[in-house]
Amino acid sequence: MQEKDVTRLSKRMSKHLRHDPGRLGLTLDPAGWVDLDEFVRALGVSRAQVLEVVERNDKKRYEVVDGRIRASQGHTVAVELDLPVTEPPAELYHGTVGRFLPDILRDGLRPMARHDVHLSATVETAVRVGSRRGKPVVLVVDAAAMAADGHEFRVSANGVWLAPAVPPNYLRELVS
Ligand code: HQG
Repeated sequence: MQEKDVTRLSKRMSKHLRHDPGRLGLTLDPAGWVDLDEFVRALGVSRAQVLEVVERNDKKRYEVVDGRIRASQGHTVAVELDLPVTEPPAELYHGTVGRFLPDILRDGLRPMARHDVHLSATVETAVRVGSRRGKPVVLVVDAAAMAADGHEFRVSANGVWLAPAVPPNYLRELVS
């Protein structure tokens, strides 16, 4: 497949695996999995095409295990991904934009429509995440202090760190 077709199919897959499975008549199990053959049929594409997207996807957004597929993170539908609580690195990063900063610094990071706040392991990734919305601003999360204070972190199969929320006292703006 051409790159642009991989991206296009990936966007359709994300939409149904994260946000709107019902639109295609699909039901995700409690951990977000759906039978791969059923998914392929519902999308009206070939199994090989779906597997090519799983393989080539730039952020490894999908997992295929035992004939089932799910998105590794990013859901807005209710799922329990069953990821173990994991000790985070000392610092994690969150990419956002300046217009959200006053609210974030007052209320902390909130998951908004998703299940968890998404945190990046590197500044570079956080810059990319923030850039989706405009001029990126990177926040440094004092993950070591949060963990020491009993906050739980999980990491998705594709390396995205997840937390239910980040209170403002663990945040500072990265000044470059
Ligand atoms: C902001 C993409 C106001 C937050 C990315 C973000 C990521 C607040 C937006 C993944 C706030 C939510 C997730 C508060 C947070 N007040 N705004 N208290 N707390 N926000 O899309 O992190 O390509 O749900 O800064 O690469 O941008 O889809 O989260 O700007 O990994 O795989 O509210 O989605 O991955 O936006 O992105 P999102 P996100 P995929």
